[in-house]
This record gives sequence, C-alpha cells and structure tokens, in this order.
Amino acid sequence: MELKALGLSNWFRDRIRGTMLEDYQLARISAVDKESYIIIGVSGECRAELTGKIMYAAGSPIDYPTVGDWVYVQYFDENTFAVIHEIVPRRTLLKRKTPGKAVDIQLIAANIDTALIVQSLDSNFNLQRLERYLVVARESSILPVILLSKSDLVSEGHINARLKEISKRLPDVIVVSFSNLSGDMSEIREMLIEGETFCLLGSSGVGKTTLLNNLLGEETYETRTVREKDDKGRHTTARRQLTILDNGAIIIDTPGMRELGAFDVEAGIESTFTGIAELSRSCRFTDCSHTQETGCSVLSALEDGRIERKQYENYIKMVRESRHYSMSYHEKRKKDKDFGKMVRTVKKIKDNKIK
Ligand SMILES: Nc1nc2c(ncn2[C@@H]2O[C@H](COP(=O)(O)OP(=O)(O)OP(=O)(O)O)[C@@H](O)[C@H]2O)c(=O)[nH]1
Ligand SMILES: [Mg+2]
Ligand SMILES: [Zn+2]
Repeated sequence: MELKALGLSNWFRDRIRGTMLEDYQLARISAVDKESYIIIGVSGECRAELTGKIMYAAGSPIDYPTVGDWVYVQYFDENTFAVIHEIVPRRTLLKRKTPGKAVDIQLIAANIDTALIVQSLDSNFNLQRLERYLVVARESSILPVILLSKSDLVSEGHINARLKEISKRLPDVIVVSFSNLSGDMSEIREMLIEGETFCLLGSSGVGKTTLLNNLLGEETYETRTVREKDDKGRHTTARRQLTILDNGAIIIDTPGMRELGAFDVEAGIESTFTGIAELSRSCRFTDCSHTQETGCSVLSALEDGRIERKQYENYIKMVRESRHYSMSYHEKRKKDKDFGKMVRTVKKIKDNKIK
C-alpha cells in the first residue's frame, strides 16, 4: 500500500523532514485503544507504542497521537511492532472538552478533510446539536456534511420538513437523507473522494457503523443488534477506527458522542452563526454581549423575528461555553506549570542543603 493511498497529500509532504526519513518511516494511526495504537503503513497494520520521550515531553492531550495522525515510526520484529517517535504536523484536528466535569481537551481525530455528521430522522434530530457539530468542524477548517439516516422510519413529508428547517437555519451545508436499509448509497458514495479522509460523527445508535459496513459491502464492524436496541447507554463502537474503502476514500468511524463540549471555537461560531456574526458588527459596543445592551443589533433582530430565538440562544450558549472552557483550561495549565516550577525550586533548595 502506498502512503498516498493512506492520505499522504502534498500538504504533509511539504512538512516532512527529510533527515527524519533516514532513521524512521512514515505511518498513519489507524486505531487508538486505551493505551496502545494501531498504525498502518506501506507494510500493512501493526501494533505500536510511544517512546518514553513523547510521554515525558507531553504537556497536554494535544501532544499525543490520535487516530488519523501521521507519525514517524521505527519497525521491529519483521514489521509486527513499531515505536512512534514523533507526530507530523496536523492539517486539521477535531477536538472537544472531555465529557463530564473535568476541563481538559480530548482529541477526536486528526487530518480529517470532511466531517460526516450523522443524525437520524427519528428522535435524534436536533438543529441545535447540528449547529454545534458544524461549529466544531469549521473551527478546524473541516468541511461539514450532514447525513440524515433512517429515512425509512419517517414519511417523505417529514423528511422534506427537516430539510427545509436545515436549509433555513444552516445555509451552505450539504445535506443528504438516506436509509441504511435501502442499500442505495450512491449519493453518499459520490462524495467519498479517493485519498481524502472522512470522519463519521454523531450520537450512539444513529447508524454510523451500519453505513460504513454498507459502503464496505460487508459486515466488517459490529453494529447494535436488534436485541440491544433499547439499551441506550451502550455504545456499540468502542474505539475510533480508520478504514479504506474500495474506491480509495479513507473513513474514520467513532463511538457515539453524548456531549460535544466546545473548546476555543470562536472562529467556528463566526462561520456557523453567520447571520448573527454579521449583525453583531453593527452593535453600538464592540464588546457587546448581545444580551442587554441598548443599541444591540442582534437583540433588535431577535425582537422583529429576523433571527430565530433557538438559534440566538444556542449562539449565546456556545460563546459562553467556549470562553469559559478555554479560560478554565488555561488557568489549570498555568497552575500545573507553577506547581511544577515550585516543586523544582524546592528540590533545588533541598539538593543545595544536602551538599
Ligand atoms: N430503520 C433503520 N435502522 C437503522 C438504519 N441505520 C442503522 N440502523 C439500526 O440502528 C442501530 C444502530 O446502528 P449502528 O450502526 O450500530 O449505530 P452507530 O451510530 O454506529 O452507534 P455507536 O457505535 O454506538 O456510536 C442498529 O440496530 C442498526 O441496524 C437505518 O437507516 N434505518
Ligand atoms: Mg458504531
Ligand atoms: Zn449586540
């Protein structure tokens, strides 16, 4: 398998250091388990581990490889095991806040060209959540595409109403409705371009893995069985996994997400809530919070119905969340650093005393 077929485009070639290739080979992370990695390279797939140096130097989760990353590796035991030495610069990076209370970054996938955001047309459909996924994808300059699954469960009228809602609220996004039961995947297949990397995102149970199996033409990966259908808490896909389709497109499947906490997503918000962003430029105050100021163009547009209340509320929520998380994160990082400094100083004093 050639590296180009694994997605190594010129963007990466321009950033690869020739001297590194004297000692190392290039490979791509194809799966991440709890602590170990699977990589794929010219000689196929194998298990890989990080060097102590990467772990020691890592200051945050961003410094660890994630699925989709290109890495410099050294192979051992006839290419059945490898050690990862360094991450090649990332073209794009999908990340979120770790679920739960802790404020930390969690990487979803790296070097994604297109995010396939899947929502099912039954109870899972939610415009606010779609908006959130779009923000996160666009923050990293990833092209978002919305895939509405399970069209077999609803009427044509229902589908058309949903499509209308989306085009009103989220113009400029490609939307495709489909059913995994119909077998007709042609519209989706046409989007899947050779050598580009796609990432399936969405809640658990919307049919991401079923779609992937359909595209592969075989039941390669486990999907939720009928018996387990009511078992809402369970994720069927347990790890993030990269797969190459027959047509050469690269797809990463991910476990369903319950929360997509937005971290540092100001640019993504600007490019998703374009109407509000444009209005805000004519607010009286440049630091207008659009919540109570007189002369706020956003509020007046809200009052006369030019923007939807739900969209406005989602916008305010995401702006606050993004600021709040990045502030707490940077404070925490600074505290950790200061603590490290203090430990080193105490140690120095002690060492000097002993001498
Ligand atoms: N009616 C209908 N059922 C579907 C469709 N796509 C998937 N399903 C069913 O929905 C259930 C969940 O599908 P999965 O593919 O496992 O869902 P997933 O998004 O991969 O879920 P996680 O791996 O938990 O994130 C399975 O029972 C599928 O058979 C569809 O288009 N129509
Ligand atoms: Mg799955
Ligand atoms: Zn304002």
